[in-house]
Amino acid sequence: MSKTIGLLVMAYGTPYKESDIEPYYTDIRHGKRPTEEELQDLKQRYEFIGGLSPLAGTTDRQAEALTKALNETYDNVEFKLYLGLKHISPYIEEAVEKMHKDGIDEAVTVVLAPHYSSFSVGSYDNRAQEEADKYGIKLTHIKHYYHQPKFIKYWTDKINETLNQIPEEEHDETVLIVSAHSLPKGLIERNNDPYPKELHETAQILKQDSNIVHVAEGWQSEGNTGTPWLGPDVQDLTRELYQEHHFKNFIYTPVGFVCEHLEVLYDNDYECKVVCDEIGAKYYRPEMPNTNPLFIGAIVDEIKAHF
Ligand code: FEC
Repeated sequence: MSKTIGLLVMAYGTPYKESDIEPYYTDIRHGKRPTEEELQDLKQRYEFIGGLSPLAGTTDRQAEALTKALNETYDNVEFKLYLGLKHISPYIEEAVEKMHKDGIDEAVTVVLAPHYSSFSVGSYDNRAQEEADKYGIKLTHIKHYYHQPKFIKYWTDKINETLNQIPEEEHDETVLIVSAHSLPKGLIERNNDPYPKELHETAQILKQDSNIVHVAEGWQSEGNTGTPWLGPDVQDLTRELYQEHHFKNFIYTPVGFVCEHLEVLYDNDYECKVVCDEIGAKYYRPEMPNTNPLFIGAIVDEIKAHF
């Protein structure tokens, strides 16, 4: 008989309807309500991408695809899916409580973000662990999977496919920008956090494994805290690279994210494209992993290495 194990898939969360935007934003800001101006700015960004983000639906499909793939991989274990979100219901704590009610005593946790920072993946894990400790549920945390061969293969295929759309004689005038969500610099440096190193390694492996010649690393979507965040910001980087090398084509791979959502559809597809238009360069942004079997397979392989 197979044992039932909880599979706690954790993700950022997004408003389900317009009236959710304010409480969601307040939650992101640790309970501090945004000013009317900040709220209107965020609402306008959501309007720009079609009203709401596709993130909720994609997170559900990714979680279901992962559960199915795991259940096809393991013979003696039945994974039961629980979805726990960071900033909107079902919150991480609600998911763990549900596991307890269902009689689950052991679970694997995974965050839909490929790189580890104690301020991103670590904070999801801590919330899950704290709640699980109340019920004595044993958790195995998957910390990252950016280095998994299938994850790298997904992105190298996409980079090569994009390069194929660019005339060969322009390949030397093409640059790849590999990015992740920025975080406050002081926090990262004080804690010797692995996050910047993991993005750097990802960029290096992509350069080595794909046909791209020029690669740059950048950070995006930084918040407004009045303190320095990890840089360079992808928009500034685009301008700098253009000034220095006159690149004609810019390929953006926001590898720190796993699907199309506000930070990709607005911060890359709108803000970075505006800069490309301004300097007369072409903007490319390959499709995000979503439920691609290579991406789902990369998480399965990481789980297999630990569980
Ligand atoms: O599509 C959507 O509706 C939601 C997309 C979304 C994702 C996402 C991922 C990450 N964030 C991370 C860190 C921060 C920090 C702050 C912050 C602020 C926001 C705001 C929105 C937002 N984030 Fe987010 N993030 C997404 C959306 N994020 C909206 C608020 C408005 C704004 O600043 O643009 C700053 C908090 C503060 O002000 O104190 C820090 C990190 C990730 C990637 C890892 C993960 O997915 O957890 C890190 C998706």
